[in-house]
This record gives sequence, structure tokens and C-alpha cells, in this order.
Amino acid sequence: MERTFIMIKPDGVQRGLVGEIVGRFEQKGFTLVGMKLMAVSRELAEKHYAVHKDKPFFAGLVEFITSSPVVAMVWEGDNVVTSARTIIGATNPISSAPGTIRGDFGITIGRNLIHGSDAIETAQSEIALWFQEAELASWDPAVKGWLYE
Ligand code: D4T
Repeated sequence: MERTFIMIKPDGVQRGLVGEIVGRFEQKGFTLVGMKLMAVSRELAEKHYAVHKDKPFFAGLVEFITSSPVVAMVWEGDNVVTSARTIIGATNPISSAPGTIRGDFGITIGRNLIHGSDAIETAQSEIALWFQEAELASWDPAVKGWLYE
């Protein structure tokens, strides 16, 4: 089964949207296999966003992610990487469709509430960066037969 890394950013936690956001993934039918509320170290933030290290917004992004706790999660399901990106919406909330998390709750790109891995390989490296194997629980939801043919 495919897995993806999802992080509710500090703005999502501060605004009391954790339940709403987790609910959207649950209602879709995906399986939660790991979740923790945590303060993010500068080192972890810089590693997670290393691909953006030369961008003008990098320093502000690291500052933001380390400013207040985040909720780190791993979700499992068929095509969960792509599907989660659809549920999340476009990076800039100006362009995210209503019905998506960013479309419903976000206004600016620098406070876009949530991160989701952009590819299967990225998901694997992000899960390894944020979670120990023992923090993840593999389990079969009882409703599986009602979610998949
Ligand atoms: P993340 O990685 O947070 O899920 O966002 P996306 O995958 O949708 O978008 P991204 O990697 O291009 O951007 C990473 C992160 O940087 C913030 N950002 C981005 C910003 O503050 N200013 C900017 O101009 C851009 C492009 C938002 C998301």
C-alpha cells in the first residue's frame, strides 16, 4: 500500500484546524498509520525544505515552520500521494479550488496550512526523515472491503 507524509503547519494548528484536516483524510477513506504533534528543530526544517535552500522565501519558511508546533502524519491508501495533493489543493491559496483544504481555509502562500509529499519517492524519504519505524502502525481497517473493489 502506498504511503504519504502529511504535515499540518503551525498556522493549521494555531487556527484549530487539526480535527477538520484529519477528518478530510479519514472521510476520504485513507488509513492513518502515524501521527505526532511536535516542535520542529531548525535542522529538521532545513532538511525537509532542502530543495528550496536557494529560494528567496527559504529563511522565512524555516522561521515559520519552527515558530510553533506542527502535526506530522503518515497516511496510507491506493494512490494516496496524488490524492492527498488533490485534497490539499494548489500551493498558492489564490488558485486552490473551493473544497480543497487550502481553497477553503488559506489566503496566502506563506500560510498555506499543510504540506503533502509530491511524489512516491519524496514520500518515502520524508517519512524516513520525520518518523522512526516504531512510530508507525500497520493495520487493516475493518471497512477495507467497502473502500476497495
Ligand atoms: P509544501 O511543500 O509545503 O507542501 O508546498 P508545495 O509542495 O505545495 O509547494 P512548494 O514545494 O513549491 O513550496 C514549499 C513551501 O514554501 C512556501 N512558499 C512557496 C512560500 O512561502 N513562498 C513561495 O513563493 C513559494 C513558491 C509554501 C510552501
